[in-house]
Amino acid sequence: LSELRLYDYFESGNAYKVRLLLTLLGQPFERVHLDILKGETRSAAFVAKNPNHRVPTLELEDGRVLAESNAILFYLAEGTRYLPGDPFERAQALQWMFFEQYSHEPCIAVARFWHFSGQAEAHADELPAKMEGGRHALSVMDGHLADRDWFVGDAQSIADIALYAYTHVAHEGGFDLADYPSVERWIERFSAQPGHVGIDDDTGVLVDWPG
Ligand SMILES: N[C@@H](CCC(=O)N[C@@H](CS)C(=O)NCC(=O)O)C(=O)O
Repeated sequence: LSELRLYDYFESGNAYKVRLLLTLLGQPFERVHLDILKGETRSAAFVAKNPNHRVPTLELEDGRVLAESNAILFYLAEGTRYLPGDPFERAQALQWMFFEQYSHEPCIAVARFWHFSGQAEAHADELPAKMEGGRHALSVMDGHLADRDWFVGDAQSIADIALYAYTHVAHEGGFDLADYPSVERWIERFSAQPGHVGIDDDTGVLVDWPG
């Protein structure tokens, strides 16, 4: 490849994390859009790249492939201002990224997905537990941000990017962010950063992919 290639899906917050960091870094990239609702992540050609058939998946210029949004953020942020240099702060960034994947995304992103894919009724029994888990995650974030601008240290990092992706669209999953004023202020601060792009903004160069 002549450039980094991101296998992407517009509505995916996990994929948006990577689009956003690449854009903040000014790193050119190709974007292959796979429609997960049409099963395009399950094609043989894509499964050969990522057997876990998920976006985001990043393909490097030399053909190596990296999956898992937060691992991709960590890789791309190495040596940049988005990954703290201090060992304890690096570990704190990982702490918040694991929190995002275990306590936040499985509730907030899943509730949102059920709504926009028309599955909320089919999952009516499971939705209350997702809402409770999501509200707990938001309250943990709100407490942490009460006297801080950013999740780690005093600058925006990949921990903020990982958490921003699904938090700023949590209302699409039925969450009311007005209950979390420090989170709301952090969202405003985050989106006001120079070079910021939104989840719907077209970034990278869209390419056709025969797979
Ligand atoms: N833990 C993964 C989750 C990725 C994920 O769940 N991707 C979804 C979209 S948000 C997907 O590609 N689904 C398509 C499929 O399961 O075939 C990450 O952080 O990257």
